[in-house]
Amino acid sequence: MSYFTAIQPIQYEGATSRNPLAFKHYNPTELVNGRTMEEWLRFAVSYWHTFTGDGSDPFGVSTMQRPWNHYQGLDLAKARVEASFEMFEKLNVPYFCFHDVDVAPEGNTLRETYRNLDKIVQMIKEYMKTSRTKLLWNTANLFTHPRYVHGAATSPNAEVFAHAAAKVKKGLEIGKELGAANYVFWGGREGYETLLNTDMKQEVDQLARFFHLAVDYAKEIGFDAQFLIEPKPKEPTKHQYDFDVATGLAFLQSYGLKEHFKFNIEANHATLAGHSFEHELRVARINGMLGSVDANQGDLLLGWDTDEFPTDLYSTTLAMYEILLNGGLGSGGLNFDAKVRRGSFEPEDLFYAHIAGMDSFAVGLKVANKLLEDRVLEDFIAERYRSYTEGVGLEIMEGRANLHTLEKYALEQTEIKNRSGRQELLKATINQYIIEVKR
Ligand code: XLS
Ligand code: NI
Ligand code: NI
Repeated sequence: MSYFTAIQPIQYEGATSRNPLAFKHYNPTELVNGRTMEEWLRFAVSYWHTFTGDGSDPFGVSTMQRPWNHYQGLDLAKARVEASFEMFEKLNVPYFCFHDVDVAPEGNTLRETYRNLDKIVQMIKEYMKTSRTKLLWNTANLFTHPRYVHGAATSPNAEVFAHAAAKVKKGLEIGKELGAANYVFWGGREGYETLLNTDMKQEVDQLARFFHLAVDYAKEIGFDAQFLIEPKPKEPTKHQYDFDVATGLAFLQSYGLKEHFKFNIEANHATLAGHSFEHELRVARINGMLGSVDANQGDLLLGWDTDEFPTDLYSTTLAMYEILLNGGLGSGGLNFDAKVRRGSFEPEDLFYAHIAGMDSFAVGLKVANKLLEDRVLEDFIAERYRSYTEGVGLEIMEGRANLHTLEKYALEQTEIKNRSGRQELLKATINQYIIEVKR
């Protein structure tokens, strides 16, 4: 059974190709700084947007025309698995990601949900035996069902906590069964709506307890995937506890969890938090916490998580710059947590969208690598901070200065000279590199 009969396997045809169903820049086997593009980029398809999402939004019903739409229940789940592996192969992607409810329908009881999951997970496992596509990460959906109305791990209701814990236990078992490289926690409904009914200290303590239980259980069953927290500042709730990387880091440190986690950074979540994508990547990187990426982009004119496919080359360049400086993403990858627009409802749009995202990050990789090779920013930055490598600056950095010595120094100063930050020049230089690499 084929779901995408009109689509042939997508090939790399080079920058001058006009074939919409070909890669222009993503050439998986091409070497960039000692690794193949495939190894640097580690692309993943997200199951929820691509196979489960139907185009409905708070104002309108589904629009997506999908060749599996006529199925229901477990048959629908099975058809989606078949379609997904066909797509992974045609796109030649090394990874995919899913939430438990994306792959199998929730039953009326937890036992029934487990039974549905077991069937589908076995089917996925069979497909994985002959497919090259591996599981980048899985996660438990702890936000859709009405039981999570007040949160999951941070719910005031311990019965909800227990249910969420069971879903994570199952998720960890599934991750182990399918050889997931990472396991993600996104706190969809965590965070409060009003302090008037909230015990904040209690909620944050609960959340930490929840993570410790997951860490312990993964250890118990020998599941050695990297644990990832995915920060987000709002939507659906206010997400106070995992607002951004800095907030998440402070939480992990306070509760002795830092060594067990890294961050899964989503571009659109960064911009919702009032940060740039590269800011979040940088904060994670300099703290040794850059784990994986949800590669998408937001619409800056809309204040929500629009999860568009990434096409902004400036952004993919600065993202890949951070990833290269991080020495790659380790066990992480670039997961397209991205959906085709509601108006892009035909099945082939799924291919156009992934090709656009993959090519955009391939360009970003090539440009960032060239920028690093030529030390375009490095030399400028080193020079900008040179005053800390000698004299009073070196004394400050080595801890030999105190307020007395600094005051003495300042009193003897005659004139302080600052130098230009050269922002416009640097931006123009980056543009020049993007234009050159695209050719
Ligand atoms: C929602 C999140 C979600 C996570 C996985 O905004 O991005 O999709 O990636 O639960
Ligand atoms: Ni995400
Ligand atoms: Ni998101």
